Amino acid sequence: MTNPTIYILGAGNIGKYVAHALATHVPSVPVTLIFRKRDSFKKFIDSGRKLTRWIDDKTQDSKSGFGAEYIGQSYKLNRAMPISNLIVATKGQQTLDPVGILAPRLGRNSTVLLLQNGLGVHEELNSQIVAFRSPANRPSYWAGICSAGISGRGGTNNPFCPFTFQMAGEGSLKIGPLSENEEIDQSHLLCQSLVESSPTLQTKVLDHRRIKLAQIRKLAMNAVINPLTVVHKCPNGALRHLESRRALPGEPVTALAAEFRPSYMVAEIGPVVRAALNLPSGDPKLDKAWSDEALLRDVLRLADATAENRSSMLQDIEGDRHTEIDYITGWIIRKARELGLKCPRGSQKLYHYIKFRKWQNGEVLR
Ligand code: KPL
Repeated sequence: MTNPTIYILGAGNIGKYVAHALATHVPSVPVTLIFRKRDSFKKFIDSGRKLTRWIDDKTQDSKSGFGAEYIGQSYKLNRAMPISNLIVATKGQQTLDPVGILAPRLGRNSTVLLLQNGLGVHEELNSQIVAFRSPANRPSYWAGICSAGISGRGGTNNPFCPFTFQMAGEGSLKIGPLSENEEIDQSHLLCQSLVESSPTLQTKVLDHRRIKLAQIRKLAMNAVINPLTVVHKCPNGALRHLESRRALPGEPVTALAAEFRPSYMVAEIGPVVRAALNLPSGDPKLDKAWSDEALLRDVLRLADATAENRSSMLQDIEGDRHTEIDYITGWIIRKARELGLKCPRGSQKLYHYIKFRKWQNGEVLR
């Protein structure tokens, strides 16, 4: 039986943004938010199951009528419906447990859209969730890359209202299947609903090869920007300064700034992503598009476009939460090892620093 509801796991900024866009453009499609924390679930119910987008300082656009489910302790699986369409808008490191809880409701006829930074999550789901070890029982996975900037925002009387957001920058949503063999069916409920929400989401449906390229490109950007902003404790925009002056704005030149700067990271990461892509040789256009120069240009452009932002990894460190390091820098290090390439030493040092909050020589992260 096909369930016509679109479920969204994770009510962070991306989850709220996509749910609000679906409610705006395809109001006939039911959307249910899935919560892992009882507190957030209760708050959402108590505040009228409503999501609010601030258009400008005076104008808000509220949408209500969302379903809500809680999957923490005392979750009753036997009363739950099978899930045909699931958007996962949690971070990579927060995906396995909740998807494991939902696994009995997911099967080969379900589509799971992983809308998150980094790579390696669907492989982890397939190896760690027993029911998904057999390809015959797995859902079909899609990847989503959202380049819009979204930030949280308080309500009129409540500065900490968690169900409001505002746009910090326009950007598209690229979606596409992770399996090579999957034909794109534009009339599939999830795909069609996201396409119909294009006036907000700027949805682009890509085939397997193109979504893979887009994912790896975004991963390369995040593998440079995110750990560097952590090590230098700076907003994204400071990276251009670091590149050209080998110092942060207003700071002296240091050995740390000279070593950990964008071009140094790109020189390590570039060979790994090119080898992982296995690009056909002798295509000058592709060689140019994936050269270190092109990657560095894109990194600095993205850092400029999100100049005021503190990267998600820096925010996680500042909030003392787990980071996405295993799915970003960890993926680069694993790939280099798998492909027999030279170890990306700078990335490895940053991986250790961010994962364990200290340098390999024992010096701790302050
Ligand atoms: O994806 C991001 C992140 O912080 O994770 C960027 C684009 C770098 C914006 O900060």
